Order: sequence, then structure tokens, then C-alpha cells
Amino acid sequence: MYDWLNTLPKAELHLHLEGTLEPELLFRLAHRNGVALPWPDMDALRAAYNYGNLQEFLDLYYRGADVLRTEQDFYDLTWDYLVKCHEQNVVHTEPFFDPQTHTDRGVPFKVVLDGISQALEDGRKKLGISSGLILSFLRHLPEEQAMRTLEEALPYRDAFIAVGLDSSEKGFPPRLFQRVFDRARAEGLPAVAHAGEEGPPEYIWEALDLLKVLRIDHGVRAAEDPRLMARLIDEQIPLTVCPLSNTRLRVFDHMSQHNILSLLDAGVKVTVNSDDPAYFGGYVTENFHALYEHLGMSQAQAQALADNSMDARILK
Ligand code: ES4
Ligand code: ZN
Repeated sequence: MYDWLNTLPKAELHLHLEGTLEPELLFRLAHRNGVALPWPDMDALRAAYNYGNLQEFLDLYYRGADVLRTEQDFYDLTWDYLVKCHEQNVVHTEPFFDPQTHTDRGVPFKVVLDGISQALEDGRKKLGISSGLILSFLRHLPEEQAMRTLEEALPYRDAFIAVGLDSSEKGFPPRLFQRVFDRARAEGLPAVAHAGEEGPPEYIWEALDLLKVLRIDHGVRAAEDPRLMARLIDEQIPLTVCPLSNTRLRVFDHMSQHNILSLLDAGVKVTVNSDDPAYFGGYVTENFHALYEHLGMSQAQAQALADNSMDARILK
């Protein structure tokens, strides 16, 4: 089954480039850039991957991202991910990057963007992988800072296909970012947002009604609200679900309790994605395989999930 799932052509629609930073590359870049790390070796780093919720994970993820300094670093990070896509027959990807994670440390926006964009271009030419980059705002920081990031990005408008919203969810509802999403839409940029991962169904309603998103990232807590479920099914709004992320961050205690196949069978347009594969123990194929192992996913269900991922692309 692993090989069959691996061969299935698929798109990845929920992937943080900073979350593809494997321990090997993290240590190599720390050495290359002379960055001191709080972990003596890779085993110590892996031992720190014992988070019990989203915030504990994010603290480590932002710490890890500190080794990314130069255009070459961002190129290497993105290229390694694209090679993985190639190995797993991910033929299209719409990755996120978080500019504020880097500009707040003094790394210029253009350094980040140029490294990523060059790797995506090489991925198209050398690996045949189509892609479109999503600029994601950090919701734990004030809206004015998101707005400043958007202004900084607009000279490179054509480098993006959409804007997104991520980081700590609870206490940071989508309504706080309505003005920056209005501005992005006025510039012709569509939107997606993380909602209903740890946060309540109300955050999914706000993302749809106030931020006008085309897709919901995660969204698994929609199952708690029957009216919302009816809307997602009626309007065929895609959810970009990340099974290994959800179990590692305790959104579900065990994969056997994950609701993705119930959502699929109810008629919701769900897709399978890896979120932060270097931190959550697997890329897209491993996420599909976990559904086979623990939920008895059939080949027909896997095909439907892969077909949904191709349908739910922003870049067609
Ligand atoms: C994230 Cl799993 C998750 N949730 C919210 N924001 C994120 N950024 C990177 N991974
Ligand atoms: Zn995510």
C-alpha cells in the first residue's frame, strides 16, 4: 500500500517551508553561519520534539528557523523539500512561508523571497513540479505588523498566489486581521487561513465571512458545528487536513480517532497534507499511509483525497 500511495499523483496545499527544516540541514546551516544552538547534537534536538500542544511546537519551530540567514539557506531548504515532493509524486505544491519570522531577526524580505523563488523555479524546470507561494502572516503579532509585511511584499506581487494566516490560534481570531486581508484582496490576492485546528468553529466562520478565504487550513473542529458542516459541504470549501500534525500536537489523541475519513464520507472536500514534516514525522505519503494503517482507508478513499487536492489548487 505504501508504494501505491507514494505513486498516486497528488498536490500539497498545506506545507510550511520553515517546517521542512530537517535536523541534518539545521545543524549544517548552524555550522555554515556560525549560529550557536541550544542542542549539543541531533539526538538532543530530536529529544526536544516532545510537544504537547501547538504553542510548545511553535517555540521550537521559531528557534530552529534562526539558522536560516542567507539566500542560499532558503534555496537549500526549499530545494530539499521539492526533491521529497519528486520522490512522493507530489506534482503540485502551494507552500507557505512566514516572512515575519525572518524579517524580525534582521534577514531582509528579498533574501528570503529570492532564495525560495529560485528553488521553486528550478523545481518547475528540473523536476516538473508546478508551484505557487503563499505569504503567511503570524497571528500572534499585531495586525499593523502584518500590514507592514504586506506592503513590503507588494513590489513582488507576482511572486505570490495568495496570503495566509498561521501561528498560535487560540486568542487570535481571524477578525483581528480583516483589514490586512481586505487590502490583499484589493490587490487581487486570494486568501487562505488556519482555523479550527485548536480554535473553535467560530474561527472558521470568521475566516470564511470576514477574511473571505478560499480554503480552510486544518478545519477539523468544523465537525462540532452541524450548520458549518452543511455550509462546507454545500459550497465545497476545501479543508487542508494534516493528520500527523494533529496527532503530534494532540488535536486528536491517536490516529485511530482522527475524523478526516468521516469528513470525506460526509461530503466535505478534505485533502491530506504534511504541515511541518521535519517536525511531525512524515511527508505526504507518510500522512496517507497513517490513514491506511490506523483508519483502514481504502484505495477509493485515497484516490478521492488525492483528486480533492488537485481540485482545490488555487493555481490551476
Ligand atoms: C503551524 Cl501546525 C501549525 N499551526 C499553526 N501555525 C503553524 N506554523 C507552522 N506550523
Ligand atoms: Zn499549518
